[in-house]
Amino acid sequence: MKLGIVGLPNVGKSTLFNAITQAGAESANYPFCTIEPNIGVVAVPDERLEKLSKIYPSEKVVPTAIEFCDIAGLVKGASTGEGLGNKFLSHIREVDAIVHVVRCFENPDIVHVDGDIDPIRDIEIINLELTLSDIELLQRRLEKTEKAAKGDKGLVKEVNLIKEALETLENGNSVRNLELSDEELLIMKSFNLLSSKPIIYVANISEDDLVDDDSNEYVNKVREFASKEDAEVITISAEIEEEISQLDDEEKIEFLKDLGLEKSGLDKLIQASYKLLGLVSFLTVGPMEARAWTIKQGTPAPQAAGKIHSDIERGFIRAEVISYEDLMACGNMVTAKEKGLVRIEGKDYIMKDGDVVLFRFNV
Ligand SMILES: Nc1nc2c(ncn2[C@@H]2O[C@H](COP(=O)(O)OP(=O)(O)OP(=O)(O)O)[C@@H](O)[C@H]2O)c(=O)[nH]1
Ligand SMILES: [Mg+2]
Repeated sequence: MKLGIVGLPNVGKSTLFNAITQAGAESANYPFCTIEPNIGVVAVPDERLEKLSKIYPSEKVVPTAIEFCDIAGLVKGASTGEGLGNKFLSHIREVDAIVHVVRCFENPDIVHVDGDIDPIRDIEIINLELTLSDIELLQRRLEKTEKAAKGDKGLVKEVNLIKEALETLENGNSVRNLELSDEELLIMKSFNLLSSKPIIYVANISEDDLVDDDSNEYVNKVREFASKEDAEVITISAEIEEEISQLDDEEKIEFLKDLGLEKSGLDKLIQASYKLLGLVSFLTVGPMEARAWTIKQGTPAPQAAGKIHSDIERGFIRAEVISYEDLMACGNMVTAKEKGLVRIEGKDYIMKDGDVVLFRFNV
């Protein structure tokens, strides 16, 4: 599961990436500083783990992780080879979701490739390139599939879907909002369209606007734009986040308090990204560790157990499950069991976010 950081050149993508991953990727005040993508793995902050580790108690806490990829800046015409060209669009094709960084801070010293600050124009430039690249891909696919459909009537559905997607994109609309059957959704997924990937907008704002981001008119415009496609907007100051990321936990809390913030922008972003990918965490706790594990929403218990070890999946007998909230309300596992709140679940049980679970297995 990988998220791609996408946007115009010089808007703060690598600065944000470094803040999230501490990877020390190159960031500088000139366009196209990043050429090859930078990849980094990030722990997903989960405050439940700390509390869980206290009631057991466990020696340490192990969060789950997701991957971020910092991609080269795109410019107008990228789909036909402008700027760094279409090779970089292919890097976006490899990610599962897009974090679209939009510049919403004024600073005459930081070059903007289009001269002035205008987040909606910027968003539309990027979205248009993604769309044009998709149109080209679909046209090639249509030609191939139409030929193949002559001998294979099973492909007629696909041909029709390609046509519908092409028409939608050519009219300037998003394929994200098409109403599709489950079967069509699967076919659509196989096209791997850039413009259909789930998206979060990150408004990169100045430090002064952090506490009261509504006062930033650019942010309000981005929010209005994003609400039309039901996308989330997160405000951060990439520069400040990079400073925060250098601090230890206590200093971090102090620094955020001084700024008047509860949570760092990064924590918000990572959590929102995780949700965007349709991921949830189940939790395990023991004397060694309190740990979070990532699964896709809708995963049954044995496959979830397989995340821990393939033996547990293979020899799955049952899962003993309690929700994190119930466990916390009881204060400990013994009380929870006495109250009958620890459920026995079988192989058809669909795991939920925050399930604290013990798998029983036999191999
Ligand atoms: N004032 C201010 N400057 C920032 C902020 N974020 C990034 N910058 C500066 O903007 C410049 C570009 O930042 P990068 O992170 O390299 O931008 P990028 O989007 O990765 O750029 P490319 O790799 O060229 O596409 C650097 O000089 C950063 O220090 C911010 O929040 N505030
Ligand atoms: Mg960069």
